[in-house]
This record gives sequence, C-alpha cells and structure tokens, in this order.
Amino acid sequence: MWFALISGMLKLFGHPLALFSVKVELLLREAGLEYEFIEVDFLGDALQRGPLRERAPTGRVPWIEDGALCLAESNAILRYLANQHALTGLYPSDPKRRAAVDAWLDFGLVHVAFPLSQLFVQRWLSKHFSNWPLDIERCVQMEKELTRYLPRLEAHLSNHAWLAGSRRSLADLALLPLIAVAEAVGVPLEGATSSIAQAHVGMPRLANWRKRGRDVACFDAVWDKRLPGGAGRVVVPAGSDPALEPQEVLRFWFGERIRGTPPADDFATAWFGAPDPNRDAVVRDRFSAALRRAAEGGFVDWEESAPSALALVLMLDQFPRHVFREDARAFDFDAEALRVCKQALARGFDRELDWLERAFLYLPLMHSEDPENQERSLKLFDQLRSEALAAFRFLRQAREHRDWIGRFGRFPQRNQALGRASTPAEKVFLEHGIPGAA
Ligand SMILES: N[C@@H](CCC(=O)N[C@@H](CS)C(=O)NCC(=O)O)C(=O)O
Repeated sequence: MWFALISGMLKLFGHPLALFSVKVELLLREAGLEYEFIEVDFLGDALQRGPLRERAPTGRVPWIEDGALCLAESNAILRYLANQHALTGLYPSDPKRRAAVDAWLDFGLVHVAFPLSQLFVQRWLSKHFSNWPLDIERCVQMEKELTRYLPRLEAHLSNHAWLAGSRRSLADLALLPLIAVAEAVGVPLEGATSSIAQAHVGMPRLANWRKRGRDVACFDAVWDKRLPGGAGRVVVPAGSDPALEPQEVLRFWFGERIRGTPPADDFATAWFGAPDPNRDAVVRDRFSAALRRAAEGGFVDWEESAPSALALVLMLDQFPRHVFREDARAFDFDAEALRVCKQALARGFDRELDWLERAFLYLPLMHSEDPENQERSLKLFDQLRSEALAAFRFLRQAREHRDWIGRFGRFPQRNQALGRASTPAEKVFLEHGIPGAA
C-alpha cells in the first residue's frame, strides 16, 4: 500500500491492437496485477510527435512506468514483472528451467513475433488504417522468415506440451497473441492454402497449442474479441483498395468491346497465344498489389454483383498466371477463385453476363484438379456453346482439361512449377502430347 501511494499504479503504455503490448496485457491479467492502460496511437503519429514522444524510451509501444522505473521492450517487461511479483510458475527461478523460457522468449521475438507483427501491420492493420502503405516485398521477406522458423516451433511442440516444458510459461504468453493472428495475416496453421502451409502441410501442433493457449483465462477478453470475426476469421472491410474499380479490371481484360461480340484479335492472342513476357509485366505492374489484397479477402464487396464478381474471378484466376508464371504461386489463388465462381453461379450471376464474360467466370472450374468440378465445367461450357457458337473454343478446352484430369488425376503441366515428380506416363504426355496450359 505504501509503495502504491508513493509510486502510483503501474502504467502500461500500449495499444489494443499492438501485438507486443497485448502480450504484456496478457501477463498482467494472468497474474491479476492492477494497472492503468494508456493508449498510444502508434498507428498515427503519437510516437513521432506530441508529449508521449519524449516519454517513450525506444520510440515504440509498449513501455511501462512503475514508480521511477520506465521500461521498454516487451520481453524485458515480462521478465521484470515476473521477477517483481515472484511469478515463479511462469518464470522459474531454477537457472536451467529459466534459461529454457528465456531461449523461447528470444527465439520467439526475433524469428516469429517480428515477422508476424510485420505481416499483421502490412496485411491487417493497413486495411483498416490506409495511411500504412502496403509493402509487398517486405511481406514476401517476412513469409520467408516464418517459413524457416515456424516449423521449428511445430517440431518442438511435438514432444512438449508448452514451449518451455510441461507448464505454461512467459514464453507461451509472449507468443500466443502473435500466433493467434496467423490466419488473419495469411499464414494458415491448418489446411494448405498459402505457400507456407503448403511447404509444411499445415502445422497441427502449433494450432493445437494455440487452442489450448486460448484457455488462458484472460486470452479472449484481452485479445480475441478485438479482431473482427475473432482471430483467424477476420472480416475485411469492403472497398479496401479504393484505387481499383471492377471496371478497370474488366476494361483491361476485355477492352472496349461491344457486349455479345467476339473479342478483338489482339485479345484472343493475349488470352490463348504463347506466353508474352511483356503482358506478364503489365499485369504485374498494374495489378499485383490488388492481387495480394484480393487473396486476403480485400475485395469482398466485389462478390455482390455479376460484373464485379467476374472482375474478382479474373483477378484471382487469370492474373496470378501472368504474375507468377512457371511458379507455384500461380495456383495459390485458385481455391479462392473457385469459391467466388461457385458463389456467383449459386446467385445466378452468370445469367447477367454475355457469353465471353461467362466463359471467364466459369474458368476456375476448368482450372480445378477435382473431377467433379471438371464435369461441372464441361456442362457449363457445353451449355454456353449451345447459346453462342463462338464459345466453341472454350468448350474444346473444357473437354481437354476434363480428359487430362480423367487420365492423370491432376494437370501434369503444373508438375514442374509445383515441385511434383512426374510419373512415367506423365513424362510421355509432356514430351509427346500437345498439352496446352492448365
Ligand atoms: N521489440 C519491441 C517491438 C515493439 C514494436 O515493434 N512495437 C510496435 C507496435 S506492435 C510499434 O511501436 N510500432 C511503431 C512504429 O513502428 O512506428 C518489443 O518487443 O516491445
């Protein structure tokens, strides 16, 4: 009491959406410590200007003030609080056990928390606060870092219940809020939809550890509820890329054509001709930022009408094939394209489009390696051809694609890009068949 009167209550300077300050909050709640929370608008310019700038020891949140002590760096804060309040269950005094906690705290901060928080800023916060520019190169770098180190955590958790042994420790509290946003930033732990998950066929132990971590009494209150839809199921606000309109995508793809007519020759060449590095570069320059956003659900409002749903399908199904030619990432967006396509069909949007637009709306089905989707594709293109003779070319392609899946169960044309070994029969087909792109 005497101490509290002299020093005042512990102050935490942070932000409800700053991952590094959330981990401190988690410990304060877990330990039942009283504190005053002072929100620092780190997304604005509070750390560059204004009265708090001088007070922030490192120019970043979080920091705490405890009497005369002013301390930054989230891990240092966790250790200080654990020492100060004798939280030996979370931070053991035995040197060896403590070292294990320290090791995971450090590893977690450098190799996991840093890249994940960067992705969180880039892919999640930047959607809500448009003054944070999206830096795609940086995202790729951060994903690489995670691809290298998350599997280490996954492997470690295969024979440990918690990071530093059989009990939950500071290390778990430090990493839980970070791993909680994995899906929200495009790093799925379950299911293989991103390059990271594909490389490691999901990370079930990490996912399980996170589930158990959510049972930490205060976890939901502190963190989960702050993310729309709960962590991992973020609902991205509509229209997050105001610069791009569906019409721009449609004009780029179809030109100024009169509805119902066949495409001009140069467009047919662009769609069906040999790969053209110049066109790839144009698509990359104009649309790769939008593509990222589309993959993250940044254009959900485009799903609501026939023309904009078509624009979204073009973006997800066609653009990656230009931007990532000969690369596994060319197919990363297929599942999302297929979802948007099927939803548009369920809503009858194809009936509002002309034959050529419909053909492109149906294409994700043709690009699917699932035989059922192939059958559906064939039916739709057959129907389309019966309504517009000019759609014959698409019907022929639909037949070819269905046959390839019937024969091989997959598109051998993709094997190399996807790092799949070709079977002898596929090798013969690739060498002697006349495979088009799939
Ligand atoms: N290593 C520091 C990192 C803190 C940090 O990166 N904080 C972010 C918010 S999560 C920040 O203050 N960003 C402000 C900026 O980048 O200007 C820690 O663990 O506390």
